[in-house]
Amino acid sequence: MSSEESEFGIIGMAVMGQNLALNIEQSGYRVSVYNRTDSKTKDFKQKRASDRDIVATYELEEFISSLERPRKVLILVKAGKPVDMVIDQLLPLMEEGDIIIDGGNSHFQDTNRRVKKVEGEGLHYLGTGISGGEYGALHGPSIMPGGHREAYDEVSEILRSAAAQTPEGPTCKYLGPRSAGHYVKMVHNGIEYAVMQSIAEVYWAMKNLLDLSHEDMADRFEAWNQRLDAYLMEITVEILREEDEKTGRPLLEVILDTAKQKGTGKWTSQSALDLGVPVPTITAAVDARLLSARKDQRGRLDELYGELGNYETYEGFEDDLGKALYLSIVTAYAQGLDLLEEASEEYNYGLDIQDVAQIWKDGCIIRSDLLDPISESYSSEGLDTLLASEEFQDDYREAIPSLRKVVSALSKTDLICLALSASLNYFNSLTAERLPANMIQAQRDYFGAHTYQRVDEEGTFHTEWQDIKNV
Ligand code: NBP
Repeated sequence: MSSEESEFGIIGMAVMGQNLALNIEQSGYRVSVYNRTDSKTKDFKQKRASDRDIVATYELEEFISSLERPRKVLILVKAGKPVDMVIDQLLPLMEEGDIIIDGGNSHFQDTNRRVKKVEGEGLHYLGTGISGGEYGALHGPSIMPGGHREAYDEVSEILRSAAAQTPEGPTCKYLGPRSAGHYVKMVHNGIEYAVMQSIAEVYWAMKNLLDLSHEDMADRFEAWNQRLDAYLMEITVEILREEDEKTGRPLLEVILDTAKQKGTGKWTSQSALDLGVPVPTITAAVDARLLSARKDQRGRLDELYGELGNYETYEGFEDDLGKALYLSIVTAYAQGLDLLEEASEEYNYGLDIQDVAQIWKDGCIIRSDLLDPISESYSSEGLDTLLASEEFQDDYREAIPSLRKVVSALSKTDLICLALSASLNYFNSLTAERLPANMIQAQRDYFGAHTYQRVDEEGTFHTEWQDIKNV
């Protein structure tokens, strides 16, 4: 290679691209950068990258010819059409053996399509989930690569040196072929949705049912986080302690109660439904955001129905809230990992859940000390759900009564507990040897002759229900 050539290229100089460029350069690599809008590249080079070994380029041809071969190009543009547009522009300029890495939040099916297209041109494509937001991108994100194995080997040193570093190694490992990396990132985000919603519901219960200041609530979350050491709990503590400069009130009090979404939580639920995997806590979190967006309607209906229920708690409620939250969070991971196992089977990803746990251990939004016992659980042969693991059985036994009491107390009020009750019902369903699905079978057979199975005899059966009733 010429000493002038860069070892890595990044397209997209928004927050993620800029921070990853700085991070990768910091790890000792020369990086070329390009952005559709020139001014962003210029600004970046003049300010944040002024004393860095980062080459700013303003034409794609210039960008491509600045890279050593095989060229390694990381795309970090808005997910969706822009990724296709960039690929279309790159293909005529790149050569056999070159590697395109999509580091955005692409839908896994888009990644499958792009793998085919790019590999068809003799190039390699790595669908790579990156988590950790702008801070992670700069200081060490969690990186979830999937695609061509040899292509990954070409870039692994660079990606692993940019990832967060843990005592067990970097938070970047090859996950599997095609869209394996983007699938794992999607499920990461689904779990993220469920954990966030569980925290939000517990905050709301504390705020409305206990006479606690924001500082007191922050202290409670901080204490509960001793056990979890979770990023989302840490930021919750900081959010609760933040004061609004304008009003002097807690900042949270002046933030509008409607949550937006980019779609990765919804994709997780959609894919779970397609694969027949129940992920009710994740789906409840998506529903909660959809309901929150109906601000006007909520206001009108609030006037119509006013305050419902009584706002009484009981002794030990606060302690139960902490345990209920813990269990709902564990259950969110249980559902996400169950989905990953099923998807791995269906799509032949060959996922190793212990590798996934290592990648999520640091640098990402769902990082938590929980990933250690989760990894330990999946070292057991044949584990099919975290609920069955030795590491979590005692937790479930200890905290399920608390989750029941919390959901029951909240159900007597008009406060929401979508995620908490979904976690409870998931547990109740999965641990019930008998469910009322016998009624569903009978109904299906009644109106559609779909047949049913019996508890006392093998085979399928049908009853002429209408004759029985002489209708
Ligand atoms: P954005 O998702 O905000 O996208 C902005 C970038 O996309 C700009 O560089 C923009 O160029 C470029 N772009 C667009 Br828009 N349309 C383009 C097109 N047709 N051709 C070429 N470039 C185009 O950036 P981000 O927040 O840095 O995120 C990048 C990716 O990483 C996304 O997939 C995102 O979902 C994912 N991600 C983001 C975060 C986060 O915390 N932000 C975390 C994890 C993953 P321009 O300057 O010319 O408009």
